[in-house]
Amino acid sequence: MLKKFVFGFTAIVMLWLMAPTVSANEPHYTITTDATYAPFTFQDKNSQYVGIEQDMMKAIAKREDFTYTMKPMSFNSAAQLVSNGQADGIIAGMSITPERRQVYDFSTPYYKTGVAWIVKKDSKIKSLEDLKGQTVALKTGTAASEYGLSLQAKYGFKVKYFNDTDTMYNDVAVGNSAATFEDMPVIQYAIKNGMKLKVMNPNQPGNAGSYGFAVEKHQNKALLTAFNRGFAAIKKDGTYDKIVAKYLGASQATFSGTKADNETVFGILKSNQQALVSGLWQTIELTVIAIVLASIWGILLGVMGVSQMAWVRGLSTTIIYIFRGLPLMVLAFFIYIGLPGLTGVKIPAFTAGIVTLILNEGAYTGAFVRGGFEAVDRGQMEAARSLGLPYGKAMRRVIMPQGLRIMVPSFINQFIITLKDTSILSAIGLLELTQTGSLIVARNSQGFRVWAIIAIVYLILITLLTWLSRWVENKMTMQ
Ligand code: ASN
Repeated sequence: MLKKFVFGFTAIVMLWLMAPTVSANEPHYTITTDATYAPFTFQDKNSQYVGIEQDMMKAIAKREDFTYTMKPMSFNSAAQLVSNGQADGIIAGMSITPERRQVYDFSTPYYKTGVAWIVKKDSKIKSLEDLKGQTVALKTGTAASEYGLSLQAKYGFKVKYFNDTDTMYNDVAVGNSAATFEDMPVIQYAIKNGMKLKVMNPNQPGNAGSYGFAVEKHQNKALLTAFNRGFAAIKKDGTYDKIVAKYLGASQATFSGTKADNETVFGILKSNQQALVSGLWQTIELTVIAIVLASIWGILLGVMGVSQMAWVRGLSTTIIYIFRGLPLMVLAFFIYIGLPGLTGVKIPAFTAGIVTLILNEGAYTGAFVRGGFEAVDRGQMEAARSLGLPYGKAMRRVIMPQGLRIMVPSFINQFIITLKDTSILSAIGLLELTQTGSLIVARNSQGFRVWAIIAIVYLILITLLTWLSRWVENKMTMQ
């Protein structure tokens, strides 16, 4: 019965993971974006991706008859996905620079930018000289961070890196870092929306330039042409100006909701209900699938680890060694960004996330399963064999039931770790609970309240998971 269930479940999950997500006649593209880059791309209070770029893209796709899946993530991952062919294009407040032109083909520029240097609103810092010995926050892989770095030797500051603009701003706002570098239109929008920072060079942006939509160099010519044609049209008929006015005109403050929506826990819960529920659901899905599949894989590794054949034991030890040794985030990046660059096969983020969890959690499970089997008294195996049971049967009938019982607490522990580890997958753009939290903070700057809500939701989930596991444990030991 259990076997059938496990097989059935595995088959369904495999089919689901492999199922193609789109089927349409019009060209369909995957486009990446920086999820926390207001006013260009951000989530509104209904969890929709909005902003100048998102509205532009919608208008252009409609005119040019193509469809697309928008993948919001950190700028650094978004850019890498395009440069290695995992995604078709990127629209993410991406400055057109000579270095990037080596790797990407850019569209017509669509917005003017330049780099601002920024300190806390009431900071005593007056000039770049004052940054000597201080820490400056930068965002990984951005043109603004390159600009900041180019000043480092001259002004003698230390740097630290963040993956998203909002966390970087907050680090300065709470006084951990003394300053940061970010694009002028982005910081000006944040300040207008209440971020307690100030720009030190409002009239002299560094490295003035423009944003462009980009595709991998020499690839996706049709998409780039369609973008340029569509952009020229929306510029000409006034749509572009309307979009810019929508976000930068007088009514823009409404995008982050009212004061009441943001300043009480209840208000935050209410105005972000939809985003929180879908983030929670994604976390639950990842956890349940990963727990089942990693347990199966781990038990297999454990059984291999006590095999009579030395090479099978060796194989199990090696797999456990590799996947237990790799940090989860490195493994996720390797599977999601690294492998497709090599094989040319795109992997959906969800699948990459599940595979990462199976390999990592499965390795830990394999190690304790092997240990559990080894812990069963040797005499048990000898007794079973002397009664005439072959090795396989003795293993299944005598050793496994006893061993698995010893392992129950380790399984429960591993389930909880798996649940917590799903949060690391936010790095590859999965919209689970943690990433949902980042996006909400990016919109309302209520770090304390939002992270408290997210932490409590995790604790509730962990409590439920522990109860469920204990209940199963009781059922098992009563048998
Ligand atoms: N403005 C950044 C750059 O051009 C991109 C970003 O942070 N979204 O590097």
